[in-house]
Amino acid sequence: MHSSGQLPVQSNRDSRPIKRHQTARKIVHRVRDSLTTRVSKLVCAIFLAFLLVVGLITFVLWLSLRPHRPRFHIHEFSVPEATNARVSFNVTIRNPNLSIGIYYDSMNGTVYYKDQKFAWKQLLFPFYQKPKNTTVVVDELSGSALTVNDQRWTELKKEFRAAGMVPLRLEITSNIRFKISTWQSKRHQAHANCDVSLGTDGVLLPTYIGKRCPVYFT
Ligand SMILES: *[C@@H]1O[C@H](CO)[C@@H](O)[C@H](O)[C@H]1NC(C)=O
Ligand SMILES: *[C@@H]1O[C@H](CO)[C@@H](O)[C@H](O)[C@H]1NC(C)=O
Ligand SMILES: *[C@@H]1O[C@H](CO)[C@@H](O)[C@H](O)[C@H]1NC(C)=O
Ligand SMILES: CC(=O)N[C@H]1CO[C@H](CO)[C@@H](O)[C@@H]1O
Repeated sequence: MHSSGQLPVQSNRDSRPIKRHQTARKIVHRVRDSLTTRVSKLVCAIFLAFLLVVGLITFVLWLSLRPHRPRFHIHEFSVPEATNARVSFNVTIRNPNLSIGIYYDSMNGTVYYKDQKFAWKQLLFPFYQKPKNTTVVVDELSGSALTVNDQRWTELKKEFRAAGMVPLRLEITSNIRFKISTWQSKRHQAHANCDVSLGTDGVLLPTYIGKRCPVYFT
């Protein structure tokens, strides 16, 4: 038992220094390896975190800097029973942005009945709208703004009042530029479409008052 047990111990003893040496080297190697992987992992993590932070900042900047389109609301629209043919309306335009101004270089108002254009006019002069400002556009289309003759107008006026829910549409087209500090965007054409219906009195039905007009760009 003793001798048989001693032999392996002795042989163990002989190889121990080498083994120890090897193990120590291995350990050093492993430590070095794990150190380099750790360092590279750390560098990777730092880099990823940096990317994430940059991405977040960009996203937040984009969220807060991207221009919001102006908001159009219709408040009044009427075809009065008067001797002279006319259509009058009141639309408000709001610039919802905190620090973006809007230049309106030109603006046209067109009225459609069953998608047929019957009145058209250039609105306002070019103007600049400050951030968070609301511009009221009150105007009327009469005389040369109406593209129908007197006879047709008389018919139309009757039709507008007869059924109640007559499909009329006021389209306001504007060429706009956004202004952020000293930078100006290129020109965009914004189309706001206000659907309206008149009552028998020729005035905008209450359900349409204050309604938002969808806007699209071309
Ligand atoms: C146009 O409508 C707005 C919003 O309701 C109102 O404040 C303004 O007084 C109206 N303007 C005219 C001239 O009716
Ligand atoms: C919008 O701007 C005009 C002209 O700069 C100013 O007179 C008006 O008070 C402003 N309106 C609002 C609601 O800030
Ligand atoms: C308004 O109409 C005039 C004349 O047809 C045109 O020159 C101008 O480009 C139009 N503006 C918009 C914004 O549609
Ligand atoms: C730059 C700027 O003013 N952006 C604003 C545009 O409008 C929206 C809505 O009011 C704001 O959230 C933005 O900060």
